[in-house]
Amino acid sequence: PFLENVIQHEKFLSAQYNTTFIDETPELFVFPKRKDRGTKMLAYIGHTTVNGMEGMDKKEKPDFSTLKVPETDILTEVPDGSKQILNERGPEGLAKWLKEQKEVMLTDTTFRDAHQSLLATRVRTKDLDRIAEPTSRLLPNLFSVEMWGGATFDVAYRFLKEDPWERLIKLREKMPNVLLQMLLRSSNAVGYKNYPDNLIKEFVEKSASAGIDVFRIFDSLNWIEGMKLTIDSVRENNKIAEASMCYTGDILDTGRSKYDLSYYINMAKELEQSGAHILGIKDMAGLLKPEAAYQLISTLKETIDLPVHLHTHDTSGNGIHMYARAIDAGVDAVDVAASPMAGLTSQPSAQTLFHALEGVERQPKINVDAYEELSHYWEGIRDYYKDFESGMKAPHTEIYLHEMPGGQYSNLKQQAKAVGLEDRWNEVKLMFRQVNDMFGDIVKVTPSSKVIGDMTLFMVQNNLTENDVYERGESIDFPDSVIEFAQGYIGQPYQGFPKELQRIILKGKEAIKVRPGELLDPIDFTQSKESLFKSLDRQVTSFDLISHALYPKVFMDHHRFYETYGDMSVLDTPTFFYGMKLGEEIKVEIEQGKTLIVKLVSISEARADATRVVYFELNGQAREVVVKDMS
Ligand code: 3PY
Ligand code: ZN
Repeated sequence: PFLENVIQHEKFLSAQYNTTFIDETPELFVFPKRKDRGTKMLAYIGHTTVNGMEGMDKKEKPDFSTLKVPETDILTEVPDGSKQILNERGPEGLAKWLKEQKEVMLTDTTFRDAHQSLLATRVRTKDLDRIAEPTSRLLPNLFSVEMWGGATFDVAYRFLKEDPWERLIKLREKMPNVLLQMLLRSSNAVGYKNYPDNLIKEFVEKSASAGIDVFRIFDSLNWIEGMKLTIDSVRENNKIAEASMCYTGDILDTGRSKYDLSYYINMAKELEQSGAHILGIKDMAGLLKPEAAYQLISTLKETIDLPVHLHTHDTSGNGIHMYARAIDAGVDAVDVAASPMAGLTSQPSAQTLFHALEGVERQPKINVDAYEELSHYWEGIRDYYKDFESGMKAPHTEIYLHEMPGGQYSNLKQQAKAVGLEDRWNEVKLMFRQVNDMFGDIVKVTPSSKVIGDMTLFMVQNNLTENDVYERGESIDFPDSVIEFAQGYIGQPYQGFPKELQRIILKGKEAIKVRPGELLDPIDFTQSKESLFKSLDRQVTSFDLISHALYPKVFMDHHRFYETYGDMSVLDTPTFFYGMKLGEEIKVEIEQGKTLIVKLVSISEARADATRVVYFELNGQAREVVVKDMS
């Protein structure tokens, strides 16, 4: 192992070593521990079978039908697509190519926003990985596949016990022909607060090198100052900067003039000047109405030179009608999802849009039958994750009132339930809008939407009215996120903070006017590499360094899970969530060509110390693990 460590070391590989290399490189002496992957895996399965998955109600593993993966001829070459255009022509050339397309182009969001918005972001890499290659072979005409970023990054570590970077690297390998796209919360990266500038730059560089081509960048308050550094970083890496404006309010509502047509047109011009290759319109709550889309897109096409890429959520049920009008007005690309993962808080369905545009010149150039085949797979996948459904069953037009982003609705509902407000959900929705108005009518998207959500729950829980806040605010301790927002730590809202409310919330604390990133100390990556090396007791990658800097606790918790149970991303999803049934036998491929056969034989009664013995067969050999029964 020593020699293996030496020849794999980055200094050795880049020939930056001299006679002190061995003395100064302690990690060369860290050898992999003898892995007993089988035992660790049985411990996880035993624990999950007895106690259920953390954060989920324990229940018997349901029966699921077999997943249908479309058959493709893997011996033929993958057809070329948009990725090859980027490789040949660069980001500017790619943007020009996009603008020249007669047909509207599609971004498939099934791998990211669709499950973020329908299934609490829970779809695992294993389930994405299996359909990645068929997708790239069957849908080579997509503009891009959105498969990373947003909430998928922290949810991967927190709940799925997997490494988001591995997801990116695996999917890149399986999809060599279409552009891979991510959602980047600009100075909040893939987190919920502003990070130091050098961390943002490092994040962009490493995401680009691991496979991201298109960065959809937004600021949660539409504050362009908060986007420039990110746009520049993407450009420096020769990738596509899709700088986006978040759509809020309603340009058709003449009684609400803060976010009118000219607001968006001015913002688009500024983004163009800031170096965007593509203009994104991020309609995160699905508020853009069909006629508004027509007016907005037509005016944009007259005013700016950039191609325009439109994103929406179909919460109201108006998504397809809205897209059809946007397409008439000349939008260059729109976001859709495979049918079983579309609609409601997710994106409109790809197939529905295709059929809606029958006979229309700009109908997308996709193989709709292939989409149907892929959809059989997604139907099965959606079933795997049924415990994470939000419960929304029908079009929800109340969205135009409360304006909650697609990804937040189910989340806030869960949070409300957790603090005992389940029966007061209607009140919560109304309060959400009221808080928005109190805060001066702000853009609501992660993380600004979380601030509104926190304040909303706080007010409903404490039975506070708007008047109470103004009259008794001096004696009220507001949630931390609300104080940080009022201090300017997630940026500056358009037309500023309402002064009186800001004063009440801050109680003498200072507010800042500059970019928070300017004030934050840069991350010392050299120092953190050393300390992380000590605590992980293994080689530290640049990906680890970034994840640790973004989420220190989440990252270390994940590491501890890994130490205890090993890599559980290899398990099939039903076993990962529910464990095993008595008598059941599963096969687990723990690495290529190495498969373990696991059978659950029996489970003992709980003993006096509340433990149970779980009896397995592992490759035919009797094995047992002791599990604490937490019930
Ligand atoms: C995210 O930031 O995760 C979003 O999807 C916002 O719409
Ligand atoms: Zn979205």
